[in-house]
Amino acid sequence: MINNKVLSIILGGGQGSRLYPLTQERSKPAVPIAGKYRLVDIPISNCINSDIKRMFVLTQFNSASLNRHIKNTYHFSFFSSAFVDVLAAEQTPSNKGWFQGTADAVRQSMHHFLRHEWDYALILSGDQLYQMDYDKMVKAHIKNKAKISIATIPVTAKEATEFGILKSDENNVITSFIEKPDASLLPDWTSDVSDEMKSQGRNYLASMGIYIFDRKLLVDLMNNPETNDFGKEIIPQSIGEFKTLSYQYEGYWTDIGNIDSFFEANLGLTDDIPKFDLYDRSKRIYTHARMLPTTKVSGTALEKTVIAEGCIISAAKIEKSVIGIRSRIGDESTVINTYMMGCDYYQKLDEVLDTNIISMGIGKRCFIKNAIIDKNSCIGDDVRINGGPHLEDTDNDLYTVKDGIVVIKKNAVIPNGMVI
Ligand code: ADQ
Ligand code: ADP
Repeated sequence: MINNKVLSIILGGGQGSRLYPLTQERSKPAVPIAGKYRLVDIPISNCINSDIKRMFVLTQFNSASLNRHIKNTYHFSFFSSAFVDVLAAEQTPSNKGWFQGTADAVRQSMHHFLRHEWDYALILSGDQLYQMDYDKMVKAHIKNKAKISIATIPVTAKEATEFGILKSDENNVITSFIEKPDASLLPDWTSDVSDEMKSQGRNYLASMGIYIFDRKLLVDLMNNPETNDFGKEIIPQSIGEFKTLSYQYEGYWTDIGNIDSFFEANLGLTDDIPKFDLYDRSKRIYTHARMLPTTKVSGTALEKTVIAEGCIISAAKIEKSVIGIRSRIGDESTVINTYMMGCDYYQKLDEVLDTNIISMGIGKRCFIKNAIIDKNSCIGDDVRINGGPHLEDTDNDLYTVKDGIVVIKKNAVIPNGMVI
């Protein structure tokens, strides 16, 4: 079994400032997506589906919700060697600070990895939405006797400036690499891609930030304390030095590193045929099994909406929205283009019925559009939230506006009648 030789290292996130305020109280891997999952479930599930069952999640700070989620979700058999371990940046006598970058995160955790037997390290990003069989990539790496493999995907010129861009020869060996090139440099960086990719204007080959390293090489590279980042230093310095293979992937893959792309990725699940397929048994996405009751809906016109378990909904209309676990939405409310994450627990019925208390969820006669509503927030009656490009970026105790998207903060209480 090849995959017994693979150890997976999931880069769970730096400060997570691009996903603020969702990362205000939790580490990035713990951010809830698609109504019932967490970001970290994506790479973990891809590993499980690829039969890679030993995983470390590296995170900049330890959050209770991440540890609870991992502990409650990933139970492996007593007889299995499988595990998912969270490693948070820690102060040691030789290191006073946080991880200085992706390679520094791996370097500082190396002593944990070296306790295990493995020949190949599979290094993954924690903030991408995709379903990929890493097994094929591992096999290509071994067959081609590569020292490093990088998963790559064709992208457009507009996207190319945000990624590592590379060129490879006829054997898929990478010959040059540039991290996040300036637009003026792009004409020199086109690749020979398939006709289908060409027809979509995807002429540049981007690194997906998914790497395989041979064990010995990774150990050697990590001994150089000067390098802190894979994309900026390790990868560009390795091209031409060590055989580095491009493993091209053409399925759905999206980076969800900022509020805008996070919002789009979630709402994309409401498409008739979503690009990210949660309904394929062979590519199952795992998460905490919660044993919630069924969702109850009454008098609501639903259009292109996905609703997780345990919700109680009597809104007038919900359109193009993702409604997370245990959400309550009151009478005559309208919710459009919104990702509501749901709640961690149910309030007691007497609290819900008490008209002096603003309950968790959305109250009566609200209008909510272009918003992300973080967990456990309480939105009163007659609230109007109308996100869009007309709103300026702002941040206060209750909400943030970023690129026209209103993000209601976790546990926020939005008073009756408030207008945003
Ligand atoms: P970026 O995504 O910009 O580019 P980076 O910010 O280094 O690179 O993040 C890579 C992954 O590591 C992300 O999941 C991030 O959350 C995580 N991460 C960042 N800093 C970390 C830290 N200190 N500790 C733990 N995890 C951390 C990279 C490559 C590009 C490539 C894109 C593809 O550098 O070449 O094109 O990924 O998305
Ligand atoms: P899930 O996987 O269902 O999202 P989490 O692991 O995030 O659940 O747990 C939800 C958290 O909310 C749990 O720690 C649970 O103990 C907590 N919780 C449950 N009931 C309450 C309550 N009444 N007040 C505050 N927290 C609660």
